[in-house]
Amino acid sequence: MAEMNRQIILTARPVGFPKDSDFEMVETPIPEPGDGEIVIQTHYLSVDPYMRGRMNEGRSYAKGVDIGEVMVGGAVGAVVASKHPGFSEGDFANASIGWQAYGAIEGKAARKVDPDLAPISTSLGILGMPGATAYFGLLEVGQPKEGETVVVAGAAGAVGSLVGQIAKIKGCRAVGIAGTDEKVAYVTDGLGFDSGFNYKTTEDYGAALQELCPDGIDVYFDNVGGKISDAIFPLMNLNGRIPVCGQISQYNLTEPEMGPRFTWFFISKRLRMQGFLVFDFADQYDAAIQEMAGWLKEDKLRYREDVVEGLENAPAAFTGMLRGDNIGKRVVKVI
Ligand code: NAP
Ligand code: FER
Repeated sequence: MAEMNRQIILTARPVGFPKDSDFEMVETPIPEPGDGEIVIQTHYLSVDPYMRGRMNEGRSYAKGVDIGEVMVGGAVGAVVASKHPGFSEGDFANASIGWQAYGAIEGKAARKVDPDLAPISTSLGILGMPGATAYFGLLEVGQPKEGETVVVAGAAGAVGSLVGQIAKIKGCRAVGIAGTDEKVAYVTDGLGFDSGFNYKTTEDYGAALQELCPDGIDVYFDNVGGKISDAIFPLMNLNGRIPVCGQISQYNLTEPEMGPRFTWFFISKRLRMQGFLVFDFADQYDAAIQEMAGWLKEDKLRYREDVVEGLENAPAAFTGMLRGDNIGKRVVKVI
């Protein structure tokens, strides 16, 4: 029998944390490219926090995944068939083909990946969407100045690990918050953050932050929201900036969580809190990725990948990432 495609489809809308039974693996024929399309054989696929939102019903910046549809997401692999003049068989391409072994997509929606620049999996991490998120979120939205203090939670993850390192490149003090001692050691000893703490074993976040940020906080790169953000707002300096990148502490809640009402600090300290979507900067990705690739070559930036083997393990890889199992960018190796 001919080789088949394998796809992970969404079978139920998760309530709270997603479960294995919300997904199923199915076999379908390998697609053929239509005019202007390419077919990519997936080598690595990405699992990212935003996918939790795409499993819900209702409107967002993008349409949700319908029940019975292939889970969405970025992937990178080899072009195995092309009806687009920009791609030949054997090229590597990154595109949003979702959780499947082969995907057909318009060539204009794919990005060619240079395997000599860095391993192709980095196009899903440091040299891809999470890398651009850290770069633009910190530099454009956060506007860090030399000598300032930058705090980031989710510090050992795909975005946070880069935020602290870019802050260091710009001459800032970088403080990371993460969920295990190993992660805190990784960002301080391994990545050059100035300090950090484990929010799962620290009782008083405010006291820990006051000790680690003796000059207050100028930029809070908000990846997580919830109690960590609550502890940070009162410690922000005059004219502080808060790029709101993600709220992962809230993604699996079934009821909205109430927090203290801290808006007064935004008046007295003239704070600016601004949400952003990485896609807002899509026309500038190439320049950012080139600059990050340069920093990588000069060892000013380091990265770690957390590789889970097997397409069938994509749902568990995803939920494990939401729970904090990963250090660095979590990807699924398909072949
Ligand atoms: P990641 O940090 O590699 O992985 C997620 C991490 O979140 C986990 O490892 C876990 O680490 C942490 N976490 C989970 N629950 C938490 C909680 N209750 N409190 C604090 N930390 C928690 O993921 P990523 O891809 O880099 O994404 C990080 C954030 O950026 C997410 O909020 C995501 O939605 C956001 N994001 C936004 C954009 C945008 O365009 N705005 C783009 C990309 C990503 P611990 O062990 O430290 O808990
Ligand atoms: C993310 C979290 C949220 C993300 C995008 C969003 C690309 C956008 C959500 C919305 O518009 O509803 O990690 O990554």
